[in-house]
Amino acid sequence: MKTSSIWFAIVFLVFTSIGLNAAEKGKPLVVGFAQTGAESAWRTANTESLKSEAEKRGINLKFADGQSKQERQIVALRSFIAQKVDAIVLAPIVETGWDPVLREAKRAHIPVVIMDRKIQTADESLYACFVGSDFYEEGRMAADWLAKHADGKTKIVELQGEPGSAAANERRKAFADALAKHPELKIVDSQSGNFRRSGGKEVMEAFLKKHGKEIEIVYSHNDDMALGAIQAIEEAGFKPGKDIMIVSIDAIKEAIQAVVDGKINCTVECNPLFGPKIYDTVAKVVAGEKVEKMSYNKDELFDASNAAARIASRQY
Ligand code: GYE
Repeated sequence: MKTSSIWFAIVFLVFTSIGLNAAEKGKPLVVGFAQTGAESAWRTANTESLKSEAEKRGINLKFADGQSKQERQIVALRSFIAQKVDAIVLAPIVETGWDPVLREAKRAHIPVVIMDRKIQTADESLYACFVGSDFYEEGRMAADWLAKHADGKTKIVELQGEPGSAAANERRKAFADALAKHPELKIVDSQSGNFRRSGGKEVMEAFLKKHGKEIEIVYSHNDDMALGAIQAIEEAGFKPGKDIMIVSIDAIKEAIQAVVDGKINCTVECNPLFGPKIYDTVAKVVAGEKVEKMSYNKDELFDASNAAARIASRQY
């Protein structure tokens, strides 16, 4: 081939590929997914949903486990940018501190979909959109349920999730805001168990040592910590669900079983199975289509009135 034809071929190829996204080029979409870690059963189900749905759709998923550290997630994002992925999905451990790395992604023209937990940013254009649950609404639902069913019990201890995370911040604020309308209900102590079962158990042991019989209600920001707290309560000789009421969030299958067994009184759903919704959104964003900036999943509530009927169909 003459040199001029080779040059023509090169120029033609370069020009035809500009402006085309991966799907149009017929190549699989490459998505970098920065997960928080593996702190809870919710998280495991969420990771599994994103991995299996990527496989179904032939998406090349680059998965990074943040091991509960923001620094690790930032390193993962930088590596996705260096690899020129088509899009990034970020489940941010904490709310703040993302702007510099998001600016790098923006400069590289890589769209970022924030998943599960929200971020606080000075510049909303740094991410394409958010997909997840409404944590404030979950906290409100938990408090409203409690206000109706507390049956004379009033003293609450709170097990908080990961400090600085949107899930802990909003569930805490919503619960406190709702309790303001019910002055008889009082939070006597509040501490983080980091969304972990072991954390819930340790904090509950400390609460029981400090407050003993005074504790009448546990409000836990997730089911794993509630299940850990149940162990501590039983080891201290009390009956979870009776001597001490338990209100929690996530509605993992094990917690719904605990509702059936009478050990958890109520768990508000936070559905982690949104792989399909995430990739629908990613595909639109990569194609340059307009998406909703904030998109919330619909969550429901489980207590003694519906847990038994629903447990068999529970997927996580
Ligand atoms: O409730 C908890 C997990 O961000 C909604 O993180 C998520 C929370 C979920 O570890 O179990």
